[in-house]
Amino acid sequence: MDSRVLLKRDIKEKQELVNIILDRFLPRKDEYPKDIHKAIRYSVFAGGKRLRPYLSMLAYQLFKKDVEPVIPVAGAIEMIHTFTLIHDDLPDIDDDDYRRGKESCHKVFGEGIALLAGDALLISAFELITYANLEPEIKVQMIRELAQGIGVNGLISGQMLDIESEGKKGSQKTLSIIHENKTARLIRLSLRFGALAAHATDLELKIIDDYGSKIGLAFQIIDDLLDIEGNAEELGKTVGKDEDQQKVTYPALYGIEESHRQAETLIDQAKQSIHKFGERALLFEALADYLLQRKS
Ligand code: GRG
Repeated sequence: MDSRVLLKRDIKEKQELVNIILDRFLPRKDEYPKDIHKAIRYSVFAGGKRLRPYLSMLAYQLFKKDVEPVIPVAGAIEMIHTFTLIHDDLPDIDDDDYRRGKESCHKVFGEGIALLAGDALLISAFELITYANLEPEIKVQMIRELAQGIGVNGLISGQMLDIESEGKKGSQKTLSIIHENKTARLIRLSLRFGALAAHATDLELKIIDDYGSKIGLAFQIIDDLLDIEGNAEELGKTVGKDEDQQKVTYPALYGIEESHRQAETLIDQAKQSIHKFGERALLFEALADYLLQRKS
């Protein structure tokens, strides 16, 4: 079967698995106090590609047949991702009214509740990892790497620089620190956790990390390009915001054509890297191509 068809089917199956665990784990929306649970569920189930949890499950299955043990980890990563989106949309950060094709969390529930919904998702994500049927040492390692990856030396620093650089010319160095930390880091960790859960060797982890860094950076370059060339309806969020807010982006620094070229190069490099796993890497290669062509 065509690898794109296989990929589409696999993504759909794994999206369902992550939705099931999130639905089981998150409090019902009529639980007390209702509005916080409503806000959390509103944002988590607003849609979303579930790319990061998919990567965790895909990386796990590079080594193991089943997928069950890594599902709580995958769910936790999606919770963290959704938290970053809720906080990112707040007026004092990126100020966005739409997300995942719906009004942003703070537009519906107010800023206070949106802040708390994000906080709750971030904190509970760590709890969910502890329930995974994996060795305690592996879970401790994941919790440590996750805290490092999204903390002041990771995601927060990327977002901090993103805010700080608004309206400034920005250097290539700043741009690469922003993209690496704001976006590529969580994508790389998602893959890495799948591999860690499956007891991958250091060499195998290195290949996975390399693939993750490359697709992670390409993902953000495409995101920058979609903000210019994309369709708001397909994307489910506002377009043209980067230029309005004078963000430091790939197209702003390198131009549209060169940004496309760099994304293509990164995707090629990611495919070459993962190809070291031979035929087992088929879906990873198809996924890399899909990320390059994505419209949402
Ligand atoms: C981690 C403590 C801590 C704070 C977070 C707000 C913030 C600080 C960071 C924002 C990071 C951010 C929103 C980066 C953009 C990454 C990105 C391209 C998001 C879109 O991801 P998709 O397209 O979204 O996978 P869906 O909706 O499909 O899940």
